[in-house]
Amino acid sequence: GEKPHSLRGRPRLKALIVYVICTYVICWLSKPLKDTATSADSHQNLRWKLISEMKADNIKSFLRSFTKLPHLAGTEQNLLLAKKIQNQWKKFGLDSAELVHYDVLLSYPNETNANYISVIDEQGTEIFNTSYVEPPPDGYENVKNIVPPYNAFSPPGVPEGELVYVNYARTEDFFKLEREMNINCTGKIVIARYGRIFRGNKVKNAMLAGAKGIILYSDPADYSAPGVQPYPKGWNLPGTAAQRGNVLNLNGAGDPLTPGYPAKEYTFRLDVEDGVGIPQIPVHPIGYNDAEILLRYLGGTASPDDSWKGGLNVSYNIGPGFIGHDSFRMHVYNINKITRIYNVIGTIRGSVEPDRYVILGGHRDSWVFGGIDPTSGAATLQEVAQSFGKLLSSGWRPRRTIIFASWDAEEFGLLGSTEWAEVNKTEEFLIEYRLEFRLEVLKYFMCLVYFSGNYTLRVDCTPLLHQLVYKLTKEISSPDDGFESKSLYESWLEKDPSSESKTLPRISKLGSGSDFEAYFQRLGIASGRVRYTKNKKTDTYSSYPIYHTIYETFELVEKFYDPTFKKQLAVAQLRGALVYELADAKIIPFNIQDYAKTLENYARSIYNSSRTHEQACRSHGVSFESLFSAVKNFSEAASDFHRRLSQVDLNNPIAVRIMNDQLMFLERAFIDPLGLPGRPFYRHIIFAPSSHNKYAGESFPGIFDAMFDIENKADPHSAWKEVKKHISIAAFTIQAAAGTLKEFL
Ligand SMILES: *[C@@H]1O[C@H](CO)[C@@H](O)[C@H](O)[C@H]1NC(C)=O
Ligand SMILES: *[C@@H]1O[C@H](CO)[C@@H](O)[C@H](O)[C@H]1NC(C)=O
Ligand SMILES: *[C@@H]1O[C@H](CO)[C@@H](O)[C@H](O)[C@H]1NC(C)=O
Ligand SMILES: *[C@@H]1O[C@H](CO)[C@@H](O)[C@H](O)[C@H]1NC(C)=O
Ligand SMILES: *[C@@H]1O[C@H](CO)[C@@H](O)[C@H](O)[C@H]1NC(C)=O
Ligand SMILES: *[C@@H]1O[C@H](CO)[C@@H](O)[C@H](O)[C@H]1NC(C)=O
Ligand SMILES: *[C@@H]1O[C@H](CO)[C@@H](O)[C@H](O)[C@H]1NC(C)=O
Ligand SMILES: CC(=O)N[C@H]1CO[C@H](CO)[C@@H](O)[C@@H]1O
Ligand SMILES: [Zn+2]
Repeated sequence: GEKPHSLRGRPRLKALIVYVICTYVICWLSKPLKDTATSADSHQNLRWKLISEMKADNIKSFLRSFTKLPHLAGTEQNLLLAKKIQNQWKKFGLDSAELVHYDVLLSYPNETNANYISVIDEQGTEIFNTSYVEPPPDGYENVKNIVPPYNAFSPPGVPEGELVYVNYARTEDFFKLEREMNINCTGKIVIARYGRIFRGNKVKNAMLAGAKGIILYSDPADYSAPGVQPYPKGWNLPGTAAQRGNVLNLNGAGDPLTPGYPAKEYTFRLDVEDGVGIPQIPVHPIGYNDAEILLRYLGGTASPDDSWKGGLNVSYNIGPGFIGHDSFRMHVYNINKITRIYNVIGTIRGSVEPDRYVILGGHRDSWVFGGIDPTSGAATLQEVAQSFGKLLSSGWRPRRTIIFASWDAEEFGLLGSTEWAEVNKTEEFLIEYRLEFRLEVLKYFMCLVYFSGNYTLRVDCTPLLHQLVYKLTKEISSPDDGFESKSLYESWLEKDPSSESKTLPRISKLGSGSDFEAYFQRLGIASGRVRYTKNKKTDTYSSYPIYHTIYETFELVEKFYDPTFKKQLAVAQLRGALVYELADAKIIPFNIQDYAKTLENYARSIYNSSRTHEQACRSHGVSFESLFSAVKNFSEAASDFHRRLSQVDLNNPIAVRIMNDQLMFLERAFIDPLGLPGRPFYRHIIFAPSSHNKYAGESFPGIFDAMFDIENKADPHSAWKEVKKHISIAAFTIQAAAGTLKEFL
């Protein structure tokens, strides 16, 4: 009786009830009722077994084998890697492993017409051209199909004109230029350094400022650590390297031509000109050797202060204007192409609640070799899947269904994961639709390692998971030097204590920049991510220096980041243990009281930031009282819920299911179907990617954005009305979430 029959076609509500009861009765009768202590012991023993099955050497050989060739989305080579992963998953013993495809808009350089930037003299002669390619690293000279540095989805164009240096092209940088320095970027080409914020936000800001093109470059001040050599001698960025990356402002839409719907063969597509988030001005990335030459030409205004100066031997003048009579020309010839992409989806069917899902996913596509991004993640995903396979072969089966996902086209705007979420959506449809897809996703955990360093663990997740993460990190050995025989929790706490409480390690809020986005920000599925990172206090460089360049190889990871592969092992163990607990614990291990505490902190902090306008708040009748009242009600409901949870009869499957559904649906309760202003696919009222930097998370984003820069709004009265509206939306949503925790009568 272990294998529940699957529901096919379009079941009615009655069928569901029968089905659920059958499942339970069968399990109940076929399994002798064990006393709870024994079954808890064996649950824990199996978790330890899962953790100890994982081996650093296996992760190393997956990484070696997956990084020999480039795996750009939409290429034959990336399809072959998908098939290889699919076959390995079948070999590991997963119940199924399938390729799921979509036809999405991608963007590539023109192979016979290279992108570059030139300096032109009075006669129009191009007297200097930036380089077309990066010199390949040793051992990779004969590899074909290496895409040169470019910014995906930049439109083609050959703009020409004066140059203006705009620092990081952040909102505050343009404020400085326009409001304090009176520099008008309209009709100019701007040059910005990479770092601090998502590159798509830079391009959007440049467009809003009226620029007709934007050049992005990596400054040594942001992409070199002091005392470290450039690759291959060290892990710093060489001057010949340039960061690739997409420059879309999708705000969660997925494929730019099919927002909201999966990009299937028959799906209606927008024209490319109307595509979501595609910039209207050419964009191109260069390395710092080339940037130094361009920046030398800049005259005009001097930079406002040292925070605008990078590490090159130039004065960092702002322009516009230049020394001599030269001008600048960008050559961008990118081509947009609807292209087939492939996710690999593997499943382990749940034995008791097969219609409850836990997803562990990460992307597979890379700009070039993808040594760190994404393959260190893909290699750990492989080892986690292999270890679950070993547990399965010993006769174990999780209570709930586990889904492994190897996403495609993350680098082009999180496309594979978002399209899959669009097909398998859980919200806003008739119950029949939901049953048809049967995807009640409990939890999405993503799996991109992203070593931004080798210093400490970093976790970003929903507050529901804090306690579980603390508990599991205490069971895993620390991979850090000097922490032999200590736990991962101990090294993490010592190296990165939280700012609120020195007795707990730091856990950050979720922003975006990776594949959990559609699941958390759009659908309200509890999510998290786990990785190893640098020391934030001392390492001030952006992400990691070699990010998205040809030099991100297997050797980079092996020589400089994780020679023993122990850090990747610890990360794999934590991911595996989290999935195991979420999929197998009888009661879903979420803690709602931590959500309540988090809401209290956020409410206090948004109220606090409004106090700079205390006078205006009062005169416009802005009050945060309803928000505080809702948070208080939520805290009480959370305590009450946990009190009931501690008394639930664990042998009553219906009682357990009711409590679990309340736990599972709590994150969904923070979703507003109407979405945030101008961002219909970001619908979580508590968290969103910042409007000024997609990588960062913002709390109470609706209120925050309404208050941002309020003194500069043309009509302060209507601006304050907008603030009031968003306070009420937040209060209502939290109150409604509290309502979902009540006991049903
Ligand atoms: C690529 O560039 C070549 C040479 O300029 C041109 O003939 C060709 O049409 C371009 N390809 C596309 C698809 O635009
Ligand atoms: C830059 O490239 C253009 C087009 O290929 C070429 O005409 C020009 O001579 C090049 N300039 C230099 C300095 O190499
Ligand atoms: C910037 O220049 C453009 C065109 O030269 C002009 O239309 C615009 O009003 C200027 N903006 C400001 C703020 O001066
Ligand atoms: C910086 O550039 C100037 C001229 O542009 C040159 O004279 C000087 O030697 C350079 N300094 C270094 C440290 O390279
Ligand atoms: C790895 O850790 C060592 C020891 O702390 C440090 O010296 C080195 O810079 C780190 N490597 C990277 C890539 O951060
Ligand atoms: C409140 O805001 C002020 C500055 O606006 C800041 O210094 C203070 O730390 C904040 N307090 C809290 C509790 O966030
Ligand atoms: C919080 O609960 C109290 C008591 O039930 C109620 O009067 C109040 O309206 C609630 N707050 C909100 C924002 O709904
Ligand atoms: C078209 C599509 O992506 N559908 C997927 C929805 O989820 C189920 C359950 O894993 C998959 O089997 C489908 O392929
Ligand atoms: Zn990436």
